[in-house]
Amino acid sequence: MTLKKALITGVTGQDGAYLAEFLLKKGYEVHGIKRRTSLFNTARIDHIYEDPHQQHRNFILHYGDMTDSSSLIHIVQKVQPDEIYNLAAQSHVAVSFEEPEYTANSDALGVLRLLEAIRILGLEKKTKFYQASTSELYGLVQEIPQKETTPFYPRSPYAVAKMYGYWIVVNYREAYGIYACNGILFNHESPMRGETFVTRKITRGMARIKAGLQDTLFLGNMDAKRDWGHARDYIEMQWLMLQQKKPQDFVIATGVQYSVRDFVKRCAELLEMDLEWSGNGVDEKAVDKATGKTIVAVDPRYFRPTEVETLLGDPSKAKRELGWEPRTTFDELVREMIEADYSAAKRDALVIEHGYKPFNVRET
Ligand code: NDP
Ligand code: GDR
Repeated sequence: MTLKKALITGVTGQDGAYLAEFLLKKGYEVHGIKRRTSLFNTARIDHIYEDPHQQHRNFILHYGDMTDSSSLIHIVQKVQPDEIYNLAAQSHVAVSFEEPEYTANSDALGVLRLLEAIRILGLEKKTKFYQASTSELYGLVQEIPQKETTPFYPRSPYAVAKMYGYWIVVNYREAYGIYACNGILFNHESPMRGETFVTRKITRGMARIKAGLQDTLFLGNMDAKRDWGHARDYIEMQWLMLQQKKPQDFVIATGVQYSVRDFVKRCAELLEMDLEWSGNGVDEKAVDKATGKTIVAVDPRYFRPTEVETLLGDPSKAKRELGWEPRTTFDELVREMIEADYSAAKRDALVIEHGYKPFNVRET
């Protein structure tokens, strides 16, 4: 029996790692694209890595880059995938202000390159395509909550690039009949979230403070509100979207919203840290009542030139048409992330206590 083949771009990222594991469990032959880096970048998928010397493998990695058409065409030609999940992106909103051109190249033109690979290779009728679209498209929100029909108003080079990605998917679906969908995913997190996104920065920072490895956590806009779900729940939806009769775009969200400050407060509670909050804007801070030390402070360097203040998704279409519902609550998500980071921080503290240097010591 031939296995279904999936190709995941961005397989080394948070979603890519969860999706690869999920598809392997479903019996797929999974191919992933990783880019060349000077250090190993496979930490999130090392547990499912298969030795390239063994004869039969269901998880196969290929070198490639979203900015390099030739690599993408060669890989798609070799793999002949039934499904492509395009998760690769320069995904950090703040960084997109520093690297706007690269962000457009990988996040906008990268989508076009993959869709063109499908066309050049004549795979329009065979290969289904999932695009990692984003709630950042709503930016300066025009409607609360946001759903599939809410107008877009992107507020960063990242969001503008993703807007091109969104529309080129719609256009190639209509023009060439490719089964291509946009998942408009709201923020989703996990213990595998990159350390510089706000949730992970908070759970890691607070855990390290609790373990005595760091003094203060510096953050930007604490009033920002997000609809945070768990990545594990959201990747299932990415797969479901490609299993339907006809391709459609879906909002994936929890329908519940919290501020960055709420997230910090919940972490402090879980770590049994009693904080006193004062000030607002750049003066806002939280002090540990027991020690008088400043635990959280604002550093304006983390403010963005244009901010997305509030996002709240309406996932009713996904619930109605795909029977999908998020399983993990906000509280469960924060708890899982804090537990993972506190356990890592305690391990690092132990390593230091015994005179060694832990691997990942940088503050974010
Ligand atoms: P991550 O930042 O964790 O992962 C991004 C992945 O893309 C990594 O594997 C990265 O490789 C890879 N990548 C970046 N640039 C290139 C490139 N030029 N060529 C090839 N690969 C590249 O993101 P997430 O897993 O959180 O998100 C997955 C996708 O979903 C992204 O497109 C993101 O924009 C989008 N999204 C994410 C949301 C979220 O809340 N997580 C919400 C909505 C959309 P490396 O490991 O080497 O850095
Ligand atoms: P976001 O996620 O921009 O929504 O994009 P991020 O976690 O970076 O920011 C969320 C909100 O928190 C505020 N914030 C800070 N953010 C960071 N990174 N660091 C800080 O110190 C800090 N302090 C406050 C931000 O200003 C913002 O308002 C994520 C990415 O995964 C995108 O790829 C994805 O498309 C969207 O989610 C949906």
